[in-house]
Amino acid sequence: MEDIKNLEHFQAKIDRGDKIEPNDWMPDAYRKSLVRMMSQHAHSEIVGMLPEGNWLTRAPSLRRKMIAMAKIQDEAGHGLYLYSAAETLGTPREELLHALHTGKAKYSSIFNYPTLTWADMGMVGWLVDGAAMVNQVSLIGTSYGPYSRAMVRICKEEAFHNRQGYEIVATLCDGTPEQKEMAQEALNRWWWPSLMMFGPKGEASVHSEQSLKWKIKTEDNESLRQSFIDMTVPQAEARGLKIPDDNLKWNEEENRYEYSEIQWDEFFNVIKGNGVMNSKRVAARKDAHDNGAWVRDAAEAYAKKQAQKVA
Ligand code: FAQ
Repeated sequence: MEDIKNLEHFQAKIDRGDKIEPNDWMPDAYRKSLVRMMSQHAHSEIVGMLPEGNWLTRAPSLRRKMIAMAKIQDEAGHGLYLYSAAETLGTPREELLHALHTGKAKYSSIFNYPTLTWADMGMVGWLVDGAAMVNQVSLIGTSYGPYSRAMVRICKEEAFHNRQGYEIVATLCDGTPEQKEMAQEALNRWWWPSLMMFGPKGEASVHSEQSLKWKIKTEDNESLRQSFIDMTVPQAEARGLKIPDDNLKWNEEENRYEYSEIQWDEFFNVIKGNGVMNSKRVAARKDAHDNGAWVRDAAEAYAKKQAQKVA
C-alpha cells in the first residue's frame, strides 16, 4: 500500500516536470535503470578517449595536436561528472569500473571501430560527437537531477567537439583530391555505425517504454536518429560529400529524410563484444586503470593526511 502511494506520488512529480534528487524516494527499477544507463554513458566517455588517443602522436600540426588533447581531456572530465552522478544512486565507482573491465558493462558500440586515417578524427568529431550531442541535448530534460545538470555542461563541450570535427572535414574537402577522397572514405566507414549509436528501434529497444514513462529518456531512439540524419545530410552536401546510402531521399510530406534499413546484425554483434576493437579497447582501458593505481593511492593518502590535520 505504502509502495503504491509512493509510486503514484513519484509519477506525479515526474509528470509535473520536477526533478528527482538522490535522497528522494524512487522505485528500485528507476534506480537500477539509471545506474545502468549513466554508467554505460560514463564508460563510453572514457573508452571514447582511446580511438582519438591513437592520433595524438600523429596529428598533422601542433594546433591540431593541442585541440585533440583538449578534446580528449574534456572526455575524461565528462566521465568524471557521469561517474559522480551515478554514484549519487549508491553504487561505488570501483564497482562500476570493475563491470567495465570484466566485460560485464556495455559502452557505446561506436568505440569498437578503428580510427584508420586522420580523416577519422574529423568523422569522430562531426558524426560521433554530433550524434552524442543530439542524444544528450534530449537528456538535459531527464528526470534525474544530477544527470540532467551534468548534461548541461557536457553538451556545451560536445558542441565545440562537433565543430572542430567538421572543421577537419571541411579542411580536407577544400584540400587536394586525395584529401577529399580520404574524407569520403572515412564517411563511408563511419556513417552507419554513427546511426547505430542511437540504439535499436521498436521492440528491440527493451528499456524505452518504461524509460520514457519515467522521463529517464525524453525521446525514443528512432526519433533522435532521424533528427541527427536531418541535421547532418545538408552538412555533408555543403562539402560535396556523398552519404553512403543510395536510398537516402528527402520526403517533402513527412519533412524528413528517408534512409535504408540499418544492418542490425552488425550492431548486436558489436554490443555482444565481437566488434573489431572490443577486446583491444577493454584491455587498453584496464591497463590505464592498473597503471594509474599509484595516482589513486597517492590522492587517497593525501586526503587522509589533510583530514588528520583538520581533526
Ligand atoms: N552501444 O532498450 P535500449 C559519446 C544497448 S557518448 C552499446 O534502447 P536504452 C561522447 C542498451 O544498453 C555515447 N549498447 O536501451 C564521445 C541495452 O542493453 P542493456 C554514449 C547499446 O538505454 C564522443 C540494449 O542495447 N551515450 O559518444 C547501444 O533505453 C566522441 C537495448 O537498448 C550515451 O550513453 C549502443 N549504441 O537506450 C566520447 C547516452 N544502444 O543495457 C568520445 C546515454 C543500445 O539492457 C568521443 N544513453 N544499447 O544490456 C542513452 O541515451 C541510452 O542508453 C541509449 C540506449 C540511447 C544509448
